[in-house]
Amino acid sequence: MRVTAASLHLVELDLVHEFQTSSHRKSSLAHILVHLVDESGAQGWGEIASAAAPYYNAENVETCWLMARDYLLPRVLGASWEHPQEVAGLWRAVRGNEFAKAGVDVAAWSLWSGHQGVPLATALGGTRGQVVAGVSLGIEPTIDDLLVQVAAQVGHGYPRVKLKIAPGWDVEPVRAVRAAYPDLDLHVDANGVYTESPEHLAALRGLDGFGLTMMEQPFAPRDLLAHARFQRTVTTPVCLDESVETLADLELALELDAGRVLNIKVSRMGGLTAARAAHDLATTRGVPVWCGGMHEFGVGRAANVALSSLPGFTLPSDVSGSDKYYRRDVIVPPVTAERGVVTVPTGAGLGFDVDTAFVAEHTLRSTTLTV
Ligand code: OSB
Ligand code: MG
Repeated sequence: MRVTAASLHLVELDLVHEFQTSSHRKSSLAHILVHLVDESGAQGWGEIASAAAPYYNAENVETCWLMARDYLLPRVLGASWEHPQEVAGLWRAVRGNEFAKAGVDVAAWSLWSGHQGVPLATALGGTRGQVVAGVSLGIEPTIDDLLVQVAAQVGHGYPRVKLKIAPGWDVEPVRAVRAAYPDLDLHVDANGVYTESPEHLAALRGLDGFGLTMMEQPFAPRDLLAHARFQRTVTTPVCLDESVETLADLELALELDAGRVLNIKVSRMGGLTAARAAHDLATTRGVPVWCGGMHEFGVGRAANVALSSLPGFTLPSDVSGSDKYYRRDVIVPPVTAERGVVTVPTGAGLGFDVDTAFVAEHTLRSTTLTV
């Protein structure tokens, strides 16, 4: 294939419910939709799901815009390739910037699978027709507010709930949710905000008795040794998220036993080619994986659903229905979850249509590059 036109659209949508993590609070998100057109007129879509500010990783929406416009798309435009797994090779010289790369990589996979007439999930080697979704709940003003949120999501049938934690919001909220739901598949995510101080370690160890499925990313992204030291002292599996941006990160983490579960994010790994390779490596090493999310709009969500259909994704993924996040999504139909189960689409490519009129209404700015 040969891409001859590429556009970026910065699109803003309001969240249904404000979301607070250990670092910040947000009520709306602006993601960049990537649109590729090849010389035959075939089209593909991807999504750069970077946060507005550099708190999850080093990127933000403006660095992604600049990287995609000035370094990634110029390398893709006019280049000939047979298969989307070659596309990441076009920007091999560009370091880091995984979120920006991921949006362009997904657009190439979507373009190719659509052109071939096969579902994206099949193109990736997916084997499941349905994937199980969990929900991720932010830090709430009070424990009662949190219990209301958990009740709503459990009421919708989601079988797994993850709670964001931070120092001062850890043992007590977990105790309250566990008391109300003794058998719920429950886990916590700290987004790397704990240290190995005695107070922080005591709080984290205090979570070990609640039968959590995992504790996600307690320590800073680069601090694999802290994760390895901590894993030796608790029975709850540690799950890595921010720590794993490359396959080399994953190999090192496995070597150190720094985590026994892996959250694979398409955005964090730089796209579907890398995310699939991480799945293959983790699965070979007996490490269960699940697909994490970044509150994606429908385009990124569709890629997450497709990835989650790979055989190693044995734990519930953060691929809840579009309605958990947005009143209306950028794709038709939206992603839906029935009692926590999302059906993998069987149509070609992403398997959803992008609602370009709705996208245009919510676009803050666009740019188009051609060969
Ligand atoms: O750590 O998984 C995370 C959202 C923004 C930044 C980081 C994370 C998250 C989530 C959202 O947990 C998961 C979802 O998309 O449902
Ligand atoms: Mg996480």
